Amino acid sequence: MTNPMKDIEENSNAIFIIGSNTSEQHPVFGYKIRRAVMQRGVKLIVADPRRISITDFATLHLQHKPGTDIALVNGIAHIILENNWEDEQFIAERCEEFEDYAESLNKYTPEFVSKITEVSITDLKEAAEILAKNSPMAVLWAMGITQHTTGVMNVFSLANLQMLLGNMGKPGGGCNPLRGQNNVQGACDMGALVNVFPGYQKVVDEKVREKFNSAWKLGNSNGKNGDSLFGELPGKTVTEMTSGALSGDVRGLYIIGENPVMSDPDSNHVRKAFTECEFMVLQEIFPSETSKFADVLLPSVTFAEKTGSFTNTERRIQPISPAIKGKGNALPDWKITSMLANKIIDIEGKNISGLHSGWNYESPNEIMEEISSLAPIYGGVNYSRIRSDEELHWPILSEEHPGTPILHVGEFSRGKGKFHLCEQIDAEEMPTEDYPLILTTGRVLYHWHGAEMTRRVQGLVDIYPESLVEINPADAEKLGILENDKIKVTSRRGEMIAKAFVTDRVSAGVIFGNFHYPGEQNVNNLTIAALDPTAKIPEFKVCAIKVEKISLD
Ligand SMILES: Nc1nc2c(c(=O)[nH]1)N[C@H]1C(S)=C(S)[C@@H](COP(=O)(O)OP(=O)(O)OC[C@H]3O[C@@H](n4cnc5c(=O)[nH]c(N)nc54)[C@H](O)[C@@H]3O)O[C@H]1N2
Ligand SMILES: Nc1nc2c(c(=O)[nH]1)N[C@H]1C(S)=C(S)[C@@H](COP(=O)(O)OP(=O)(O)OC[C@H]3O[C@@H](n4cnc5c(=O)[nH]c(N)nc54)[C@H](O)[C@@H]3O)O[C@H]1N2
Ligand SMILES: [Mo]
Repeated sequence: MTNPMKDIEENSNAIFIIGSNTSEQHPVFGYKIRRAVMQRGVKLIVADPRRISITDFATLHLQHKPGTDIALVNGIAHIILENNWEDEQFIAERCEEFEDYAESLNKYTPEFVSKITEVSITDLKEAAEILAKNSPMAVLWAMGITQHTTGVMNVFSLANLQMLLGNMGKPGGGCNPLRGQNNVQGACDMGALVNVFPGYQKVVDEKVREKFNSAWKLGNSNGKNGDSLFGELPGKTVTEMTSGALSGDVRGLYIIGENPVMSDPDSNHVRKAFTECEFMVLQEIFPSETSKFADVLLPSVTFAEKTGSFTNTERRIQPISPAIKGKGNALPDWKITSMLANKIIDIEGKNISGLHSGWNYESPNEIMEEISSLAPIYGGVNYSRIRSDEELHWPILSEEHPGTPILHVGEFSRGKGKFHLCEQIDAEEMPTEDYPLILTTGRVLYHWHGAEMTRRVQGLVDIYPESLVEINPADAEKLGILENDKIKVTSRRGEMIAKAFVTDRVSAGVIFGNFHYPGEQNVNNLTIAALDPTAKIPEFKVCAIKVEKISLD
């Protein structure tokens, strides 16, 4: 997020939520937003193909078709320009390539956009007026925007909108992707991505590699001659590794805290790939669905049993301390990984990795010292600051630097803010006669992804004991389906059998399923492993399916 949650709660005059089920998936922030609406009269617009609970607090709900976000956002921008509601001064002083962008919007007339999105022209006009006239306006999004083959372009279209309205680098504005897990932001910051080292320093940059080579005592491994310890740069993303295991490009997998048999798209393909894979090590807190494919299981302690820090969605670094003691042989993840690395360095006395020294960290404190010495955005971070009352949002450049709650103040990180041209294109798989409905997928409040944790909590299982598939009453009637009937949902890749939840939360033609229950109840039997070309995120939010009632006789 460019802006902290508290800032948005206190300073925004309008909030645009697009593709985020905020009150179920980010309940704390969802609560802050509801409070801003109720107490300060903030105007809320929600764009979501489903009537989710936060829409009850919205001035306007735009219920567009899944996969039509670029058309929707461009259409709103078109109306803003037509009425001269744009922030001319901001565009002139801080942005570039505006003219091409403005021209690219010509065709996104309300009529054209209404046809693609199924949102009425009146609603489009009202949305544009509310977003433009209630400045500062904050945009919030989550997986409804990113999990598409056009995920990156979807995000660019929203960045364009915020530059058009001059909402960047100021309180109450910004582009605010709500990160999913407690520490997914921290994991990215630490370089758990293919293309960057800690602090987003690019792996293809030779100077950066030299810096890490020397800090990690890797010797001469500049990555050019095929003999690099870093291997081919950049490496494979998570989503490419699964296909790699099937094709033989990837022979071994070391999986830490992921359950891809439940959470990757196209489960049949995943299971096949993992059966083919020669060797798999899984580091987990529970024997998960994926553990059935693992050769070795390494037991980790849970969040409640460890010391360290999490960096949350607003780039804020916060400490964690053990509340309870770990059981049995389980160890913190960093310790297991260090021990494994040391074993690799010293297999039968032979240093097969070429590393010069072992991974001999004593504590998370010592690891943070290394991070702050190598990653400038964490330059001023240390445990005494993390444990103090300071609110630490990175970049924190030195021990004297107070941190950066709001990004891009005065100037963008790249200098001028660049308008990108974004065109509406179809999802990889669109409905056909054989597969006439659109499937979109996600989560419910009561479970967490593959639900290895939440399915072990009796109270949650009592409330949400099995997978439910949302289907609109009109579709249900056509197919002779009643509430709680067992239905079979089929895509070109597999099938799912679960109970029907007949509801106008989804519009006609759209089905919503989740991936919280294993086997035949998992929606990932159906999803498509088509990826965004840049981010390599799968298109979890659109594929084509058919639905049948399962007869009892
Ligand atoms: N209880 C609970 N909370 C969680 C999680 C959990 O599993 N359980 N997971 C965490 C994680 S890692 C993440 S990433 C977040 C995810 O948080 P969210 O992204 O908010 O959750 P999702 O259910 O994936 O989908 C978000 C919304 O996108 C909408 N949507 C579907 N298709 C489209 C589309 O084409 N366009 C638009 N604009 N919207 C669309 C859906 O209707 C849904 O309301 O939640 C986090 N919080
Ligand atoms: N159809 C569909 N599929 C999706 C999505 C969607 O919207 N639709 N969303 C995608 C998204 S955004 C995400 S983030 C992924 C999530 O996918 P996963 O990351 O695979 O899901 P989790 O269930 O969170 O799996 C984490 C595993 O880590 C274990 N674990 C928990 N704490 C620890 C720990 O401290 N150490 C270790 N070693 N293990 C631990 C848990 O037991 C669990 O089995 O799912 C993706 N899959
Ligand atoms: Mo996520």
